Amino acid sequence: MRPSDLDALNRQFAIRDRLFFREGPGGLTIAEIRHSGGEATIALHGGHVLSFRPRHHPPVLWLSREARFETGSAIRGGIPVCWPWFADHPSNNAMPAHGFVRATVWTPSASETLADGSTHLKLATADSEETMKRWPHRFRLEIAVSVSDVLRVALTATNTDRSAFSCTGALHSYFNISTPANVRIKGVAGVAYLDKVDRMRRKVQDGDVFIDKETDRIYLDTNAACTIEDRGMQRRIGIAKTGSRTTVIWNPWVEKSALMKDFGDDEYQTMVCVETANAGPDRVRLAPGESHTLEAVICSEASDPERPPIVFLPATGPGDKSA
Ligand code: TA6
Repeated sequence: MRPSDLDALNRQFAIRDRLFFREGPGGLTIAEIRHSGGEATIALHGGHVLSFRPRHHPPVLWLSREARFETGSAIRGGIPVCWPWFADHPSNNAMPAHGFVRATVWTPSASETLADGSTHLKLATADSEETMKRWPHRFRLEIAVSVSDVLRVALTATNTDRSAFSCTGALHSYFNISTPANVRIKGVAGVAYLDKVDRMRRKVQDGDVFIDKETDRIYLDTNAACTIEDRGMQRRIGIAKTGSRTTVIWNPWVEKSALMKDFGDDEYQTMVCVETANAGPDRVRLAPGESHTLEAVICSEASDPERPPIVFLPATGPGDKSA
């Protein structure tokens, strides 16, 4: 982005001491968001939350040291926006996995300090001649990011076409962990899931999730919050959600890590994805003019054995229409 464009962006959306835009890696435009309780960065590219760090806590989101910051490809880490389909295209494997909106540049649409004191930025994208070739529907997508000691990310999809469409999608969140052996993921005990590592066999989760091999599971029909308990970092990461019927848990482990160019061979040891989604049979159908909001609410707290675990009471999202 030219300096004059960056100046114009800051004149329109910057908030003194709280929000400003700068040039980031690969020349991408980045929004720096500050709050006394924490800070975050967002790339206009893909409407992509790159980092979130509550004050006095280690970074919550993971970003690969091999991540590529270039138009046309997705950034490995943070919170990629997967839409209008999750994982492979349902009928055309020439299409990019996880849809196309994470590889296009989004535009800031609003910024403000909210009543609760959090710093808030909205970015938007919509259909174009290019997208119509990939997906023949008119749409508007908006991502609303609010930063305090908690990170709220709300993705609102609106059908601006004259006929209904259905879609799947996800906030494909990557989280920092000390090492898999120190981690357990709570929140999906007893939930049915499709196991992508075992020919999509349908299974039921027995207790907490432990990561000790390649793990790629689509938990179905669940609106439950999850917690990543990390003994190594002595902390819990809470991931609550609204407007989402699916939770995906992924770690590529050794072989898959080695196959990804934008993923260090050993980096499977420092991350896990707990994704806020609507995927598989959990599709979202929108009539003309209808909207749906998918929201993730992410926080981190010291896991003091004396303190009760995180209890989430997620507020309903703006115009939330649960799937
Ligand atoms: O959410 C898990 C998953 O669908 C995995 O199967 C793996 O493909 C991962 O997403 C990453 O996909 P990407 O296209 O970002 O490399």
